[in-house]
Amino acid sequence: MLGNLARTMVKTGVVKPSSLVKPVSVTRITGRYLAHQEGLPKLPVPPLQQTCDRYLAVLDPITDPEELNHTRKLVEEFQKPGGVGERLQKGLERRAMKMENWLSDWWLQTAYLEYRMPVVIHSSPGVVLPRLEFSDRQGQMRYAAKLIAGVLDFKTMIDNETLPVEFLGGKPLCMNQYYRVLSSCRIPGTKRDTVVNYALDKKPPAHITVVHNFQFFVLDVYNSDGTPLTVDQIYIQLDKIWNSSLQANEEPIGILTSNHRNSWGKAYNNLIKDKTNEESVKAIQKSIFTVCLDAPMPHKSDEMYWTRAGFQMLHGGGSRWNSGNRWFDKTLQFIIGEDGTCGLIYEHAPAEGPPIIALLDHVVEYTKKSEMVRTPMVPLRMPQKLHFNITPEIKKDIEEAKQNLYIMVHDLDMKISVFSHFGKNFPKSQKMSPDAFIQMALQLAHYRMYKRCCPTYESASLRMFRLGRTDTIRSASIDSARFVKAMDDSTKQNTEKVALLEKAIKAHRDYTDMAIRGQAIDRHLLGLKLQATEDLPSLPEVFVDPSYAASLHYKLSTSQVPAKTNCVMCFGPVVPDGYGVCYNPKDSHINYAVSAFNSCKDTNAALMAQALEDALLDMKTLLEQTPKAKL
Ligand code: COA
Ligand code: HC5
Repeated sequence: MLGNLARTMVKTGVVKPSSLVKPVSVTRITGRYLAHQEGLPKLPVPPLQQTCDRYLAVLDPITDPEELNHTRKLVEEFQKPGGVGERLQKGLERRAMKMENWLSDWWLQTAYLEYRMPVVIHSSPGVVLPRLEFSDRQGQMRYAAKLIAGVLDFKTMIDNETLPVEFLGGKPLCMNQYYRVLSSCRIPGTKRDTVVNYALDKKPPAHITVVHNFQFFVLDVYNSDGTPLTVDQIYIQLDKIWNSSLQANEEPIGILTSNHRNSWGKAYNNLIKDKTNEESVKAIQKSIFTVCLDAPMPHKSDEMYWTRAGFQMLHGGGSRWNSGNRWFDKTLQFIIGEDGTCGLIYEHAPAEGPPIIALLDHVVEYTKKSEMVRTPMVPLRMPQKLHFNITPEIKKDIEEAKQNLYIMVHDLDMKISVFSHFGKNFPKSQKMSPDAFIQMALQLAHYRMYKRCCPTYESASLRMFRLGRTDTIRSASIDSARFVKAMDDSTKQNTEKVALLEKAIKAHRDYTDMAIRGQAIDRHLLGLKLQATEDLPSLPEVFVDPSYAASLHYKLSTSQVPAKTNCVMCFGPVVPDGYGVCYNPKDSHINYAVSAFNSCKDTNAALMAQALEDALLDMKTLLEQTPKAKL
């Protein structure tokens, strides 16, 4: 249908290391960036009837026939000429004319800032890097120093607007998210949160925050002439921080940020009543990013490294371990353990995974190259420790947050696997989209475990459009259902199974192409619903229909984030009885994380991870054992 465009790809431009000695410039969003942004198309509002038809098709494999019949009637009523659907559609179209992007602000509010669950596990993704080769304090600080210099090197490209534009399916992408990840932070509220970004200030921040033993420090990372500190200089500053925070004997104030957002919002208002506290919090919020120098975690076998490190990235292990070494509201936190564990966690509101991963890819390359060169030493100021006055009330809030976190930490079930039998190369050799192949394996794994299909979410990038974020690829389709049902059916011939697999893969790839072109159904339906809350006294029946709610109960919440670096990304499930699955397909292996909740007796991350491995292998065997039908 889309010819060559079906071979869609994310091309992350080659990120050249820029000079270390470039002066820090005020991040002015000027010519080059603006010209690029203005050249991008606006997010379209899909045709109403197209969305209604596709909605019914999406419901087919996940809804029982009686309910589907009822929904069909509601949808007919909704979209009839002169009906409520048309009215809302016109409202949306007007909004789209007026705004740069009709969806992005609504999405930021509903998906993030009005979502009240803790950001920990429920929203913030983690990224794990392969274990580093150190296991002591010197190694930890040397790596941290290189990493910080690497991020500053990337920042120079943002500041100078020399970041290469990325492409998807041959089309240039919106680069706005790159300007949102540094010098930004989420701020809790009692009903909804906000995000602040200081990157565009007249005098943008020139410091990062470093946390060690639950104590926060401001580290200025630019010299007075505007040049970034060298790796050597940063190392010396980190050493000073380490030496002045030898024991974790202070209140783990950062734990507050792991709490339910309303509770944290309330505690926050109380915390910043005190001037010192307010200034300390502000320093964290304004900092370019945060570096967490973690204590070693209990040692498990090397085989368990990925999974254990995944927990450390997602939640830090609870108040006994490293969770107090975080400010979870901070957009970007790099985590470097004394035992060689390394990765990051990021607060999701300002940006999607790919820009974070592009930054990480750059940093990892940088750390491989950069050596500690002795630079003439100008004595640098002692990094400033951030102080907090802990009143009994704040202490109580910390205790409450600790307890809630304890429950969350124990509830997270996760398994990170490296599937080493094949990677993208195999599906490509079969002329199949690797992403669709993995998604169909997930459908098969789920079907084998539960004997039914479930609503499945896969993130699709909308960054072809100005200020675009994501839409949903519905991986459970009529065609995927036919394939998974046939796969283990001994009455079916292999040739038929292959044909069904091919059809399911093609359907997935077609849905992906439709989604990245702004023609998927989920954000459109959300838009129509939000338009209704603005324009109508009550919601149209299609939106209070149980099928609608059921279709959004994503038992499989998945995402592909390709990285050049051999890393694994992870996030929590979005429903109490579901799975979160994130995968990074490499040429000859696939890294993936499966998460679930222990409190749900029906889910098991290790079993799902195993089922996925089996499904991938069985699909390969099927294709290899079945002679291709001659056309
Ligand atoms: N035959 C041979 N090769 C094929 C093929 C086929 N039929 N179909 C695809 N390929 C190739 C592609 O050319 C591409 O090649 P590359 O490795 O050289 O780049 C590769 O296989 C991967 O393509 P595919 O597996 O189809 O996936 P994709 O890269 O197009 O990605 C999405 C699909 C949905 C992940 C992508 O469109 C997207 O939206 N990414 C962003 C997701 C996101 O934002 N996630 C994070 C949210 S926070
Ligand atoms: C570092 C990788 C992070 C991936 C995070 C991700 O995929 O987030 C999804 C964002 C979106 O809008 O689709 C949400 N999800 C985790 C629930 C899939």
